Amino acid sequence: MLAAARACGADAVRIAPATPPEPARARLAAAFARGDLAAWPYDAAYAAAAADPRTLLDGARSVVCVAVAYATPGRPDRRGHGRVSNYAWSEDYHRRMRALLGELARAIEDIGGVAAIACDTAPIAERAFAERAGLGWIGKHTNLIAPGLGSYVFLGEVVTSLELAPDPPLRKTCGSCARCVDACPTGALRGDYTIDANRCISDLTQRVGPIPRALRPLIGSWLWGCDLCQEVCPPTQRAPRDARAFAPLDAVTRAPVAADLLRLRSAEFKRRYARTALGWRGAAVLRRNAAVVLGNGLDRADVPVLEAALAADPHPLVRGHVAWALGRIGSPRALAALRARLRTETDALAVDEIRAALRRDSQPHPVA
Ligand code: B12
Ligand code: SF4
Ligand code: SF4
Repeated sequence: MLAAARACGADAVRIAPATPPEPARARLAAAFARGDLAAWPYDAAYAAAAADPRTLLDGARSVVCVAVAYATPGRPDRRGHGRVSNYAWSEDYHRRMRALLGELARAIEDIGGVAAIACDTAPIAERAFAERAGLGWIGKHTNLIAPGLGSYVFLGEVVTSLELAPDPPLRKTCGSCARCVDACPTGALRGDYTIDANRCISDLTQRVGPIPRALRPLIGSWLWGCDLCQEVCPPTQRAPRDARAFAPLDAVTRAPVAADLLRLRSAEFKRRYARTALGWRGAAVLRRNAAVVLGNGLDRADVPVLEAALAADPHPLVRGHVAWALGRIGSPRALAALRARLRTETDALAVDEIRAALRRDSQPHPVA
């Protein structure tokens, strides 16, 4: 199985038994009960399903857990450019992982097994099974860290009816290290191997509704996802960053100019991003995120593009976040644009954002 998985392109592969791991179910259920993932449709029933591979395949006996490294070199943060997470700047990993897992499933079927594949979207607790199979350990940033590969690994599984010899868990922990906890700008990581995902920039930049105002300043220049807790993680820093299959599509995908994104409409968005893991939420969510990045950039040169978006963006969600950005910048022209729009804006959410921006609720330095 190991040889077959490696031939398909896996960087590491281990086997877990398909019996539901009770501690993992309990951990998942506790996280959902605490409301750690309030933006997700997860509950105790989902925890039970995700901890039981028979949800994916009747008669499941083993889970073949696969890790694929995706780290490629980053770029220093540049003024005016938004940051995109390493996992999202390449060709969509779901396609590559599905192809790899599909090949592995066919190899299993060739020897008489039945197989179902999973990566990201299926109801299975991928980190829990990978941890149980000894593919790595779950760090305080809650990502699985694979020895020699670090945490920049995608996980995938082939659930099978074959009875395969399971591998033991690693029994490794982070010890006294807490670098990721200290590096997280929003305080999402508690330090006890759990996360309040409601505060996680990765979650905030991928959700569809408004981003809570109090958290917007903490997002900094992240346009999509966030890598800060992994960037400081010693085993991840020591791992190679040469996953050529996941190289950035181009310089614009890796670090787009935030002001350009604010003008991005659906057709151009599809042309640029349909092939990436950044394409699934649509153009308006990316424009909303660009507005937050511009608000955090505090650059008066961005006021004209924000002013145009406040007047003409078709989405109230975007206009609302643009209003916030203008309020943050707070220049006379920015405030004049807000006052002008308040006279014609009809959407309640956008009106509320404009009023808050004019009250200067989000000013970085309160004006005396
Ligand atoms: C929802 C989701 C998110 C949410 C919530 C993240 C979270 N930490 O739960 C958000 C949007 C925030 C997110 C962000 C990211 N995600 Co995500 N996400 C998922 C998804 C779809 C479900 C995860 C889930 O159920 N979470 C609920 C929590 C409670 O469960 P859990 O983290 O999976 O695992 C817990 C249990 O397993 C339990 N546990 C069980 N047994 C044991 C044993 C021990 C010893 C310990 C300590 C714990 C433990 O503790 C774990 C940690 O809390 C999975 C795919 C999947 N189906 O699993 C991808 C997945 C977890 N995401 C992934 C990635 C790459 C990311 C990002 C790095 C992307 C980015 N750069 O922005 C960030 C990382 C942020 C972070 N610090 O976690 C990868 C992780 C790969 C890895 N090496 O771990 C996955 C597995 C997708 C994939 N197939 O590769 N994600
Ligand atoms: S991804 Fe960013 S916001 Fe989320 S836990 Fe890690 S450092 Fe914090
Ligand atoms: S930074 Fe340190 S504490 Fe955080 S996951 Fe990495 S090794 Fe663990």
